[in-house]
Amino acid sequence: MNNSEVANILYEMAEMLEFKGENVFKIKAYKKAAKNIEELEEDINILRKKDELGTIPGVGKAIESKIKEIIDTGTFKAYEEIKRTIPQEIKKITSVPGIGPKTAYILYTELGVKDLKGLIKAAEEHRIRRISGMGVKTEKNILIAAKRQLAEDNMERFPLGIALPLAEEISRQLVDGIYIKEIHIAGSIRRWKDSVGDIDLIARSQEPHKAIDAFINMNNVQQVLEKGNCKGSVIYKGNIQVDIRIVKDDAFGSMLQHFTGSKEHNIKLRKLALAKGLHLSEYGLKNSVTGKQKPCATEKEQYELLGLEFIPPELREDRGEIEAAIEGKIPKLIEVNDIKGDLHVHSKWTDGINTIEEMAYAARSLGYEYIAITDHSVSSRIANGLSEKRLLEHIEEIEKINQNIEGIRILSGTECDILSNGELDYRDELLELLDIVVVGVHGSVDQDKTKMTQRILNALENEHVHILAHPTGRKFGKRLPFEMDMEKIMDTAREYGKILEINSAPQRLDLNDNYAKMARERGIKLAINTDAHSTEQFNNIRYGIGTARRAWIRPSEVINTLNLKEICKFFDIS
Ligand code: DGT
Ligand code: CA
Ligand code: CA
Repeated sequence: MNNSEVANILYEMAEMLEFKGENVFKIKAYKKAAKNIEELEEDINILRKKDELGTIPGVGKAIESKIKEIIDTGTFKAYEEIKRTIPQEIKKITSVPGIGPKTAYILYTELGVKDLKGLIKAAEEHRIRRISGMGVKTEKNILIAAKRQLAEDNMERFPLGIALPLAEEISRQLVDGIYIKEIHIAGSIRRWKDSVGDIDLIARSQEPHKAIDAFINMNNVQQVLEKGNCKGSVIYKGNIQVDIRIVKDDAFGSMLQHFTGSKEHNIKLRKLALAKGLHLSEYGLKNSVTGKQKPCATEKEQYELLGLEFIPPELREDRGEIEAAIEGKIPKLIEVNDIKGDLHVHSKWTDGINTIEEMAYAARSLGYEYIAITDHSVSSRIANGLSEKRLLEHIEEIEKINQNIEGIRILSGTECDILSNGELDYRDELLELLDIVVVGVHGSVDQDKTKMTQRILNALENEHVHILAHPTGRKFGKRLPFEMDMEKIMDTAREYGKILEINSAPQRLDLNDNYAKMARERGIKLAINTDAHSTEQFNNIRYGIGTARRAWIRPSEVINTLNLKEICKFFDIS
């Protein structure tokens, strides 16, 4: 049990006591203990071992013994007992903001409301206003909040590749230079998380009412969930929720920082502020003694006031970034501009839609110095994989184009299937003719862990192989990652000097941030490729870069930041 798990059980206990209308002091005691445990610096298990649980503020003898019970058994007796007497359905209602346990209990006992749909129905039928102490206004607020909660519960998470373009489309629609001067995307999208719950926007405006009106009246809004004075919330086409906060110039940085999150990052930051006698909120930093509020116009300013170096959004996950920022040791992360070429690109020869030349020109216009055309191998039938004969023609064609094109070098490559037994789809003699050999698993994806791991290891041990493409094979909404022993695969990749890919295709993002970090920490080199099947898809590189930045990756750790001369030397290409 970690600190927050222990705290959660105590919070739940307090909540259940509230349902029952128990003694308020008892309830407060549980909440206070829970809060202090949540904000504790030390691991509660260590305090337990040192017999120092009593030193936690708000933990008296009674609660101390309960905490011990929780650490030992994962729960405690009084908690289990009271849990049995409360219908668990009511809890769903308390997830609605504004409905506390006491209200939920009344709604349950008086109206038989036991879930969100029942609650919405009761409000729509005006039954809530008849309960003493509730009134029309409360009923209205409950209806709004309940609808919003229901929408949230029904919402799945969205791939970043869906959410980000929508967020950009909305921002373009809304910025008019008059009422809304600027919009920033915040939340998990700004942190480049691979899947996101919703779209969070921060708009800079001196006229919040007008800005909110524009927001709820924009195109493609399916439902308005909330219209406040300086915040709003809608369901946009595609069933994605969009939250907006409107802020005036002076506190823009504070607001943006707060709603960029993550929650974990913000909690740690708030603790740090407290230690400096400051209270941190979305409105800025407040001096706890003088009560004076200091809004920050930029995030940088706010971090500086906390004694921290600026922290890039991608790092804000409480994975050591605050500690690094205190010491001024935030690394210089890789950027899109560091990329000098793409080592995984398709053409019309297999399943791409553009010719080799078109792909090369598009890459050149992005400032790339090289691309590797890595069309599919013979077994990829659906992808029109190249037979041996066609592969040889492919190599020849690339040679010819290279003689006639300036400003970019086309490397001849393959994306060679790793067959189900681990053999490669082309003979070694053919692989040897290519500049770049990318390998990947495409068929027989349901193998068990032992087989799949061995299959990939076999491929990595081949001396002609350079890069393992999309190592886990996951595709959002389509395919889970393969069963595979990633530790073993990474050990072998390092031993044989093989490169692992961060595939930037938004439906893949593979390696993901965690695995990319794992590779980085083991000193394995990475390639950030787009796997482009059309000229437009080169633009997907930003997703791969976002993922790499979340993995704390520096330019020197990525092979395709090398310039043409360096990369030819690295791969021994003449
Ligand atoms: P998502 O939408 O699930 O992909 O993740 P986020 O990180 O975008 O979360 P969201 O949309 O619920 O809230 C946006 C940011 O607002 C979040 O990253 C941090 C801040 N925030 C929201 N709720 C809390 C909270 O309870 N405490 C703190 N400290 N910050 C919060
Ligand atoms: Ca969000
Ligand atoms: Ca949100």
